[in-house]
Amino acid sequence: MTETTFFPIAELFELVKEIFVSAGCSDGQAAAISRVIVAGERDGCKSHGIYRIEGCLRTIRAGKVVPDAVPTLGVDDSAIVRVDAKGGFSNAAFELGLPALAARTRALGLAAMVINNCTHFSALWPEVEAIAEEGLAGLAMCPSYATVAPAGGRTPLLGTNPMAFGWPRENNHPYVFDFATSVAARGEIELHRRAGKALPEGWALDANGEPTTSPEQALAGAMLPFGGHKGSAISTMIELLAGAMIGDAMSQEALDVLGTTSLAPNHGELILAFDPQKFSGGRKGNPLAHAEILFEGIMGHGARLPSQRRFAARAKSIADGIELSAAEMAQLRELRQ
Ligand code: NDP
Ligand code: PYC
Repeated sequence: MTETTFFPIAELFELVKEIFVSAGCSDGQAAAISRVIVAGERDGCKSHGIYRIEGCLRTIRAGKVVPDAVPTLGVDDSAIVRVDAKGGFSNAAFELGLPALAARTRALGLAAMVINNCTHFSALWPEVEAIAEEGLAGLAMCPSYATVAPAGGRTPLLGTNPMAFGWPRENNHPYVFDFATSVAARGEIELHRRAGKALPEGWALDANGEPTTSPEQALAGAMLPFGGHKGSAISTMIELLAGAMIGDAMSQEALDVLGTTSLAPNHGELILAFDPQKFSGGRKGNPLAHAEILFEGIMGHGARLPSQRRFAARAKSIADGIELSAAEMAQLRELRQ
């Protein structure tokens, strides 16, 4: 039987933060990064949990991120809240912009946060969940670096381009989904490689453009978009809205600047927020109560809601601590040195 450790959430946060501060991050950058990494580990989202620490540290050492960046906020009376991450990680930038995004959304019914010039490695669900906690619906998206072939192509051009949506629910966890527009996140391919496991068919092509189930060949070749031409078009939309439209890098450009897929890329992010109460205009009563009909319907059909597994994992981590394998504990000890 493999030995596991149950790590209290607050202690894991302090440990991860200490690792980032030792690597040269400011307190603010380190705290914001650690919050999302520990939240990922707490919620059983391994592809963006503690495994990401190594890549972030490599990016810091390579001088491809400003570890003590102080993001700046630009707010006027328009619907667009701008945050310049100043070359730091996206997480502190998002935290800075959130209160202004929520305020502009309440004032106008909808608003957007544009984050520019950020290094991005993280999952997006913590962001739409934070928006939902404000009683608002949120949609977040960003490009990445070119690792995904457009449908019909055989070499990378698009990023794994995640998109996340959150809807607030009264007296319940929000409805949240968050996924890559590739069949799976690149982090999943890396975790398969580390575990010596073959990929399911249909995830990737090798460097010759032929289907492969080898994680190594997939990492050297191209990942595939989910849903064929449909995922490819959604991924393209993300390149346009959260790349070209916000005056920031699209995935091929981000890769060209970075020159490698082993570091975290620099690009932008777009976050949209909506006030359901303002949109409904009082028609059909409270829109949040109205929405519950759909959630009950989905569950009534025997399906589960996205994030249901994640919230269950969170409840277990809160009760027992975060379960880490012996290998993960060893990795943390090594990173702390
Ligand atoms: P998955 O394919 O695992 O899909 C995740 C989403 O689908 C979750 O909301 C999950 O909920 C939900 N889900 C999974 N199975 C079911 C089911 N049977 N019924 C209902 N809902 C289900 O995720 P990906 O591998 O595509 O992405 C993982 C993460 O990678 C994301 O958080 C994403 O933000 C991140 N990412 C970040 C990138 C970046 O550039 N920063 C790039 C690409 C990805 P649950 O969690 O409860 O299982
Ligand atoms: O898992 O695809 C991914 C990813 C890319 C950048 C951050 N995460």
